[in-house]
Amino acid sequence: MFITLHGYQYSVYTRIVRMVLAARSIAYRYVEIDPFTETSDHAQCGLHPFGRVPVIEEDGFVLYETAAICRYLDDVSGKVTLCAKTPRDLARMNQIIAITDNYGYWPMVRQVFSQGVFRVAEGGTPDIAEFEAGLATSRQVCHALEDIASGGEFLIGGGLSLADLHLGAMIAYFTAASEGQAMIATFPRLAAWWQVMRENPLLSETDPGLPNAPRA
Ligand SMILES: N[C@@H](CCC(=O)N[C@@H](CS)C(=O)NCC(=O)O)C(=O)O
Repeated sequence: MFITLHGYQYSVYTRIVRMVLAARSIAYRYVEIDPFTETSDHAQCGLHPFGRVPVIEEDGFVLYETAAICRYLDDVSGKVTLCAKTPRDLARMNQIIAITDNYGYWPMVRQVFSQGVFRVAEGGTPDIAEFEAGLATSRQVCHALEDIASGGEFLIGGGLSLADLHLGAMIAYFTAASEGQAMIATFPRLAAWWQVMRENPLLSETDPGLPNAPRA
């Protein structure tokens, strides 16, 4: 199997796929594409009808949507290791990934991180209203996750799963804002999980850093 990953260096979703590729020791070729400036080209070249990243390609098989990509990579790289084992744990794993995608990504990453950290690093002015709105919604998301997190070092009992990697990449960005870090600390189960997860080498090895502000 030889995989090509089309991604964007600062994309949280690309980072999730990179974490799974590293966790499963899968060699791959990486193609950088910035979906925020090249959306039409990206969509036109037929890889992603919605002009987003990541996308993987393997011998003509093209796959987009991060959760589907991660499940596929875990499935094709030998014995499945990153999926929960029992039907209930598997359901929880999928639930956490879906909560992360549908309710967490926008406020935590696109509002709190993008406005409060990324834009500042680029030398831009954050939109405070967006940032504050993101924080308020993120609290709701944390409440929901706190209710279902295991309270141990992994979100689902039984070991590291795709849920840890999916949410972990988002929380890494969210906690890059001091307000995000302070919020996570107020949720005991999430805080206990994050204290362990943030030290996971899969996170540090895929950390894209921040852009440098242009010199005045
Ligand atoms: N549901 C998609 C979301 C992918 C996504 O939103 N990727 C972002 C980068 S992290 C993107 O390409 N955004 C471009 C845009 O919003 O135009 C997935 O799971 O892969």
